[in-house]
Amino acid sequence: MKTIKIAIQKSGRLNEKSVELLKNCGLNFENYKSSLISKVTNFPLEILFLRDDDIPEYVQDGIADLGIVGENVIAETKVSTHTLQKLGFGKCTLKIAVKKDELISDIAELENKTIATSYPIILQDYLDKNNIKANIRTISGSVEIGPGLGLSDAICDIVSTGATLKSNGLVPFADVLSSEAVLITKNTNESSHLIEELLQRIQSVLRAKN
Ligand code: PRT
Ligand code: ZN
Repeated sequence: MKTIKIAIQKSGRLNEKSVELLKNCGLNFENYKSSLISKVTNFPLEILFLRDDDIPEYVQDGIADLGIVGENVIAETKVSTHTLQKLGFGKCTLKIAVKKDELISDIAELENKTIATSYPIILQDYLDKNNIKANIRTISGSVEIGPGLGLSDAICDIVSTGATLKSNGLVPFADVLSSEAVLITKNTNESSHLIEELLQRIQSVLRAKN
């Protein structure tokens, strides 16, 4: 019998909610922290545990039939996948922020400034759309310390509660992208019975929550 594969985050902010969603769909599987793949015992499904950044590509290339990942990651990797369902968790916004004494309130004032981010592709798109030329400095983490160290004039990073910005003396002033976790599949017209059935189960779990 055919088996399908779903890729979810191995550890991090989306892992727990992704596992919980699949368990709430009635799927039985072991969730060992050390295993990278887990077989569901009561549905022809295998779960692949991956770094979130790799999920869109695995789905695009058909290595996984489905994936659960943040919309921000999909936008940054520029792969072509199809979103089947928004999942209502992992909500956050990619924002531009500056030091609170900077007094920048209009994005036009970013012209020729240096902006530190882990999302250079999304940020470049945003700047192009707004006709702003700025220098993007790509760093992989701890973006928020940039302005304080004189590394950058502004940052563009994910914000959820805003506590990290605040504790680094930064204030947000422009929203670049809103994001939440989504269920994705390959960008094709063909679907399968198994994908449809799992999607229906996920949708009824989401309906029961609302
Ligand atoms: O190891 P792996 O590559 O899989 O994980 P990761 O470290 O790249 O990602 P992870 O686990 O941090 O986040 C996974 C996804 O959760 C992100 O891609 C977003 O879609 C979503 N998400 C939701 C967030 C946040 N909220 C969030 N607050 N991702 C990151 N943050 C970080 C943000 O970068 C900043 O440093 O939290 C800090 C700000 O949080 P607040 O609450 O202080 O505003
Ligand atoms: Zn990641």
